[in-house]
Amino acid sequence: MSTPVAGKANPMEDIKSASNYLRGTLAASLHDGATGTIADDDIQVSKFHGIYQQDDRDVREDRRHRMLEPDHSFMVRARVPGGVCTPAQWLALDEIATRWANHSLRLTTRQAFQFHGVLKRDLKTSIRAINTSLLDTIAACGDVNRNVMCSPLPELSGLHRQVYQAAVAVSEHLTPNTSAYHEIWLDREKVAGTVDSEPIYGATYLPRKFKIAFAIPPQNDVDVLAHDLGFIATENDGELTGFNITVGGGMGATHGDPTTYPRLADVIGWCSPKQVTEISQAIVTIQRDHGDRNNRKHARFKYTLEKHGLKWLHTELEQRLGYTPESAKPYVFTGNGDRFGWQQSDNGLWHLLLFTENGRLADTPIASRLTGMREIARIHTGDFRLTPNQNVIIANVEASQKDAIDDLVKRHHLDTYRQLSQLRLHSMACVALPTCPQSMAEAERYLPDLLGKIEDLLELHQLRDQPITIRMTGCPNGCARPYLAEIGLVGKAPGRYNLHLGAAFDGTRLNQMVKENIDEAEILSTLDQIFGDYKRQRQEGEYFGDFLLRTKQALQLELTDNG
Ligand code: SRM
Ligand code: SF4
Repeated sequence: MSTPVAGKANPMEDIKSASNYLRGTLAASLHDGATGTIADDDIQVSKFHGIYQQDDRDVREDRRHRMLEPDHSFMVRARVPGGVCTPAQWLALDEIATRWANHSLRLTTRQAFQFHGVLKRDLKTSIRAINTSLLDTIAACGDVNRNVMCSPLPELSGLHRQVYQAAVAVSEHLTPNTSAYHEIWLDREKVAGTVDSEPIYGATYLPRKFKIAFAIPPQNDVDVLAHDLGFIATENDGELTGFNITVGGGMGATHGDPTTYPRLADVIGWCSPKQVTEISQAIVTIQRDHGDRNNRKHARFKYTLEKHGLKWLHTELEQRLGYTPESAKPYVFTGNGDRFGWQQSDNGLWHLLLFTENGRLADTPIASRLTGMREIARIHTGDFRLTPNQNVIIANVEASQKDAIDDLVKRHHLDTYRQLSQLRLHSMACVALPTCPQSMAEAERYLPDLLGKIEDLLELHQLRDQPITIRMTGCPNGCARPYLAEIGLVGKAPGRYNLHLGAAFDGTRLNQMVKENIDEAEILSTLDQIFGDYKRQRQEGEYFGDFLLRTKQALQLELTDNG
């Protein structure tokens, strides 16, 4: 296993090593009623339990002036492999959102749920409630394999079932083994004489987070090439035959640090459904043994692969598996967005995909969407699917229930997808302010307004019905996968963004930064000019990103640093 170099070790390695398989002093920290925070090392350890200590950045300065400590609370992330959950689970999560969090449910870009604003005293009750609903939060964050994604695609129900089973099997196989989670949150006694072990991860877990996705072509909604490890399903007559294997994708970067960058995964071969779990374990252990444990900014698998190369990876894989995966098979993707509205599957059931702007479900004066989804969950007999684009599918609806669901959808203004522009339907923003400690600019709270202004431009150029992907993040970490959008806006400072253009509509080509640190006026004037060119010069059926690449329009734009 790779070991931190003496004198260069990153402190997180020590914290993991000293945590005794993720216990740290978390139990004592939770017990301490004198403060709403937890001990510094426990902040790191608690991430593996699906929890982030945060503070409300909207009031941070004001409180500092008034000599008050920050307004602390916790973000809790519930893991939902493949994004599939039952109506009973939805109701349980809704209750946590309304009783202990900030009255909103946040659907994430990895098909999971987030709660914001949970106080320390309510953490245990919330996490127990999540577990009672048969979901959990372990490994939702931390240096382990995260929530495994899977194209929801209910309309191909037979194929989806097989791929989803593979995704769940990998998720279960790579879930940490430690009993710390059950002891701390569920008050389960450690069985006397037992010793914890992590056969896959070891005592210091992975050098960094690790992410896996399963795509079912022609949908690339999971952005499979953005993942450390990906599986692209191949099929014959609707029956799963196997998976193309992709490795070394990732989005995160740091402004001004060229040694960090988004990277698209390489396709390295093909495997049968039976081989998926052992291949996942092999790749995870290669990263465990060879990932960079000194520099966390350089510790993702994409950098391990860049350092050692694909030939090395194939040798490592063969040594661990005892065989070489077969050659990759052809596949075609058509888009990385969602397809809204009702669809029927081969088994006669119906599925309704609803737009959920930036994944936030809350009740507002305009629409009672959180209440609406709760009422739907009360009568729904199928399941829910969170999409990788922060939207939700009411899946497996009996024909007899369709009208009742439609009534609730209309009553609670959940049917906005009917009126919205294609741009908005293909938009995503990360959480950013006020909860995310890393954010440099707004995202979730700002993108809806900005989109209104961009929509005016599209109207002007008669492009409102043109699907264009647009994604915004408050910093370069890439949580809304902005580098895979035809238009990417990456936060640089309050009100200022880097503009990236030219990714492929199907998520198979990264965009490029064309303007740095620009404000809203410059974003709009730049897009205005390019939309005009696109309208006049595009070829039949040509997507916006492809047009920019063909005409090199994006690349001709001068890089300007207005900072
Ligand atoms: Fe993320 C850190 C939110 C998907 C790359 N991400 C964070 C934190 C926890 C901030 C922090 O470090 O304290 C954010 C919490 C904000 C808040 O207040 O809720 C956060 N990430 C999110 C979510 C909720 C965005 C969203 O709007 O949906 C997504 C939760 C996914 C989930 O359910 O597990 C989320 N994050 C992603 C993705 C997209 C993906 O995985 O498909 C990425 C890019 C893909 C990748 O990992 O390469 C992503 N998040 C990061 C990074 C950069 C990692 C890197 O390699 O450099 C960080 C920072 C870090 O890890 O140090 C980060
Ligand atoms: Fe926070 Fe940056 Fe992720 Fe947005 S991209 S949620 S600002 S870490």
